Amino acid sequence: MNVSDNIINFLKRKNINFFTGVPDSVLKEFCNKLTKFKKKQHIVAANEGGAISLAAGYYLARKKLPIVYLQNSGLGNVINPLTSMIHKEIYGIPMIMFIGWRGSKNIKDEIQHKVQGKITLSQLKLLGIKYKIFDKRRFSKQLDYLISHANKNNQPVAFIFKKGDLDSLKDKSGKINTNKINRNDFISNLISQAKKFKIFATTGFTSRELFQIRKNKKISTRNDFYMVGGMGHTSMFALGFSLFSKDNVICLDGDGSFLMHMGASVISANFAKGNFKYILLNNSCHESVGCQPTSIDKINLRKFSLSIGYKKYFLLKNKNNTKKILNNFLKLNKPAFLEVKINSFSLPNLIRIKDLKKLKVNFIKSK
Ligand SMILES: Cc1ncc(C[n+]2csc(CCOP(=O)(O)OP(=O)(O)O)c2C)c(N)n1
Repeated sequence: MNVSDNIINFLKRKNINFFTGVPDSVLKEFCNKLTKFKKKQHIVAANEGGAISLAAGYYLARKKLPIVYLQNSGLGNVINPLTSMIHKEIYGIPMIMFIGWRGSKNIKDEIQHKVQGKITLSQLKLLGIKYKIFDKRRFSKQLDYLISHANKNNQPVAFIFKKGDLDSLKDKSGKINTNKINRNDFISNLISQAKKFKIFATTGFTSRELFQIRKNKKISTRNDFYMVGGMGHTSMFALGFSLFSKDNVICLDGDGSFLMHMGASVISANFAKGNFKYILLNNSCHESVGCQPTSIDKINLRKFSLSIGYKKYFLLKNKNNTKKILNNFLKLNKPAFLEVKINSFSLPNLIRIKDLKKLKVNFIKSK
């Protein structure tokens, strides 16, 4: 039995059996175990603040501790419900947060995790949240302490995990998506057909694949803006640029990112000019952190996109149509929405995107 199983079994024995959160690579194995749970026991939330609120509602109904899991980059999304609702000085609602600590000391990580990694523990202290840093040999004692502290004081507590603390799962989750289009094939087509477009690419593998494909083909990256962090904010970022630039703009988003701040799509469609195009790379999961399912399949994206102001919706699911559909989509002089049904397989050994300031300068300079 591995560490995640041991933790889950320990929690079960303590009568803790409701889980919600947004998946994270450090917690990948734990999150993937939860995807096998019944719908009422585990819900993948759209964003971390929503997970905190869902957990709070659960507590009111059941008076039992819920678990909320998140990457430390999601702390930004939880600060508001924590400080203005859950905090011991307001309602005082207990829960246990399992936090994946990207950018922790002495562990090599990507640049976007550096700042958040450095301030994570101080943020928790500032919020008055008691925490323990996971120790494999003592985890049951640590959890016992956290559980009793949360219950006794009616407040949230945190259990912090570093990279490598949980055994890493080689495979993804139970929900591998076998659509016929690979993201990297689509991106290759896109960059050859959209040479004059600025591309704002979302967090995770999408940015990294775009970057890698440009590098492999020896094509300049100056037309790309990689949203290495700020998950869920790609469409507003791209909108901000497109409104004040004459360039043609593509927002290249993922379904997890789209759902995280879905209101942003309403604003971007409402205010977009003809130079704004939105592409949703839809693999129905958070592939970059282990393929945990999203709820995207509940949305009729054709009706949704047209109702919020996109002038046309395109659907690409057969790779033989890529060129034709992309051509029709790109030549339209109006805001348009393209949904691409991709599978959940990405290029192996993706390179890390570095030198972000230099990339930004090149992006700004390029015309
Ligand atoms: C606020 C925040 N929460 C969680 C993460 C961890 N994270 C990075 S990529 C990713 C999945 C993104 O899913 P999607 O947009 O569908 O793209 P895919 O990974 O499927 O390509 C997650 C959850 C993050 N970077 N930021």
